[in-house]
Amino acid sequence: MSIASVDVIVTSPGRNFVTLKVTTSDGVVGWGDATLNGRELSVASYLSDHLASMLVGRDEDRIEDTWQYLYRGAYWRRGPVTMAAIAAVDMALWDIKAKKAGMPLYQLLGGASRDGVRVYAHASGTDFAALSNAIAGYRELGFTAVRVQTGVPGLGQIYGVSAAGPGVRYDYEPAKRSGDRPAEEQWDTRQYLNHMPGVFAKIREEFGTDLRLLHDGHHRMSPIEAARFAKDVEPYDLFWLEDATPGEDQTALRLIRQHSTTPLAIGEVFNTVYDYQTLITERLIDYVRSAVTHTGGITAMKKLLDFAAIYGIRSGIHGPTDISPVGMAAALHLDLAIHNFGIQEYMPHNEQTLEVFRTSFTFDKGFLHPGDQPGLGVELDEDAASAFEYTKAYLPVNRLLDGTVHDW
Ligand code: CS2
Ligand code: MG
Repeated sequence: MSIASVDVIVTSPGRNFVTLKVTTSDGVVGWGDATLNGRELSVASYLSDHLASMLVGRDEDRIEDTWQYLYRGAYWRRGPVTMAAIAAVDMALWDIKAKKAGMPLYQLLGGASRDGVRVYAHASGTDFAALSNAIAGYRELGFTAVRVQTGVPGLGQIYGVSAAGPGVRYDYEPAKRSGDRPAEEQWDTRQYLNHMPGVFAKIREEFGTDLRLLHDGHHRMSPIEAARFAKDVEPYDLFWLEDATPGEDQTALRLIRQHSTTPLAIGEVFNTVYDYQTLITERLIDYVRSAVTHTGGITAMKKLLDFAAIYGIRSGIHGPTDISPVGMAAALHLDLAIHNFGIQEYMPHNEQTLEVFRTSFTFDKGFLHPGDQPGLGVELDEDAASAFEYTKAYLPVNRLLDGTVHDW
């Protein structure tokens, strides 16, 4: 048996996705997610122009050897484009191996360690009324955990806040189809720092202490600002404060740890275990945020999460709508199998996306299950995919009030 063909499918059912299709000489098909929001075509080219030809003819069962061949063989190491391309190949090969074994992928990862995967939804609102409405709606749907993001008085559209108006499911898509230039947003950390603790106080007052609350700082605070924020929100018992400060400055987290016991989550913009080395060995974080799609696939994520487990650190795999249903399924199989599971992000994809990607994972009372189909349990409908042309879309650029470019 060998890899007979490797195809890259770019489709845009409401937002852009890049998917790898690997087919064996016996006709077994494996799927891999290669979506990198705002830089999709770079990964598509890395796969079709460089990897596809070197994969044809290889033994599809040699997953570890293929991973090492693509990682070390490229000479140039790490980076979001390379690791997303390797991730897609890795996911497809695991999908094939599990299909050939006739079992869902989690069975090859050690079997289920839990009955279901606790997930959190994205509740947001331009003001407290809209935010409260969203939280109530997700709680109605059975979610036991919500990420809360809200507008800051005096600022316009900011990260993480849907302008879709009251309702439960905000189709919040940060990448804007704004031609060749990213949209620009305005930011002021001081107004944010002064506003947010009161929002958490009101949420706790309205919804009690049981609901797990998460919040995403989205890289926008300096280390000392993040230390202050983490200390100020301690009374509201956050499940985690995410991306409190740019995580590539790993030792900056020491400062936050000195001031607060608010749990910290970092890593959605990371792409190898080396990005975490200090954060994990010094226990500067509590949750690993990487996506399977951006961190070299299932092979690499399993190693990363096993390394984190040694230090008492748990998973919090990234699962926004710019991770495709294939990447989401890969996360769910890992979530079900590993011991040090924390929580899984779940932004439901829109109807158009679910026409293209036929999924088998199920949601029940705040928990997801990957399903027991052989493989990952997601199939891409190529005819449906061909109806949605790629459309350039970029994540916003953030500027401080004086015009200085800032983290978005
Ligand atoms: C966010 C992401 O889900 C999250 O935690 O940080 O939605 C992020 O903004 C997007 O993945 C960027 O494409
Ligand atoms: Mg985030």
